[in-house]
Amino acid sequence: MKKLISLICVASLLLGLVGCDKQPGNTASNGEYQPPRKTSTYAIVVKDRNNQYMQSMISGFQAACDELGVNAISNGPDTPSAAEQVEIINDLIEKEVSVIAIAANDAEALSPSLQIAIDRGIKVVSLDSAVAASGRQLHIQQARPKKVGRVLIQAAAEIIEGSGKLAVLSSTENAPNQNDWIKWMKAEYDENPDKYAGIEWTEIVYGNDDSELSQAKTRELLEKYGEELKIIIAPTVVGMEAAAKVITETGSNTKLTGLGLPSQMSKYFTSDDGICPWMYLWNVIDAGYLAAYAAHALESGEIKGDPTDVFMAGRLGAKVVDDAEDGGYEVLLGDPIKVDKKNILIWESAY
Ligand code: RAM
Repeated sequence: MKKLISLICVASLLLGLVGCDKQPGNTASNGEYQPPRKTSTYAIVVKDRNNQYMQSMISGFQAACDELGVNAISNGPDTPSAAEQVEIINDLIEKEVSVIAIAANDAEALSPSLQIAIDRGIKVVSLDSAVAASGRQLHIQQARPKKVGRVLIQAAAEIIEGSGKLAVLSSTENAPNQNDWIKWMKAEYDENPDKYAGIEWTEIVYGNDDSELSQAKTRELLEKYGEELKIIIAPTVVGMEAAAKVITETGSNTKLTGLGLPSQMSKYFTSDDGICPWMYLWNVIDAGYLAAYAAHALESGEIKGDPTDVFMAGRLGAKVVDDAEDGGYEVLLGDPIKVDKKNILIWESAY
């Protein structure tokens, strides 16, 4: 069968037909491949531009756009503000971009503007942090929120051997992704009272993905609960780095886990009994890369964005559209990756 498909491809190429080469482009009359003209502009809008995580996501998005032969532009506020994201969306609608890929600072607040974008024919996908189902065509889900939330509190319990106080250092109060993960952490905690009997869930504090504020919030937690605070879970890379810094500076015995960037966290993974024995993340670059391919599949008509639709996502291979927890549709990147002392050196040079 494979042989037959290859033969058809070769024959088609010889006849100057398109469609069998993996790269989008054209075959000129002399048979030579010509890259497509860059007529489409794909925009990625991040939560905030000062976050290294967002910059890595942009780089993956741009790499995919280069492969697809489309223009890539990126934007985002200086701080994680939904109101500023709305202004950016409105500007992109004016500019008549082909695609908006957005990491939402608020699920609902962005929806009306994004609906206008969709009505004007712009393909809209969210990534990293989902916009409400009504304001997008697809969400690029880095890992199932249920898995992320459960695995974080399971890790915390294991690290502190089932006993002591726990606190959560999050990003902003309205962040769709962090709130989703915290919801599942809490569900895991509440559904398993025996397992977590020795652990007291104290409170959630918000550092707004601002390093200074996140450090201040960590200091407050350490002062308030003292040595009884056995662990902080930070489901944000900014929070992770800030908490690690403060715990190290103060010499506290409080442990840390969460979602951290290997490049920022590797210096805290120097010994087995270090402040952060292990944490989780996913391939941030791939999240951006997948968003561009998913949007391209929508734009080219390869998919409509319905469940079970399948498209080719470049080096990531075939990806399938699935139902999302929020009632919309999504494309899953993979599972949360456990990052520990052994493998952090592999990841730290990438992101
Ligand atoms: C922060 C951002 C982002 C989140 C990561 C883990 O940098 O809030 O949305 O996915 O952490």
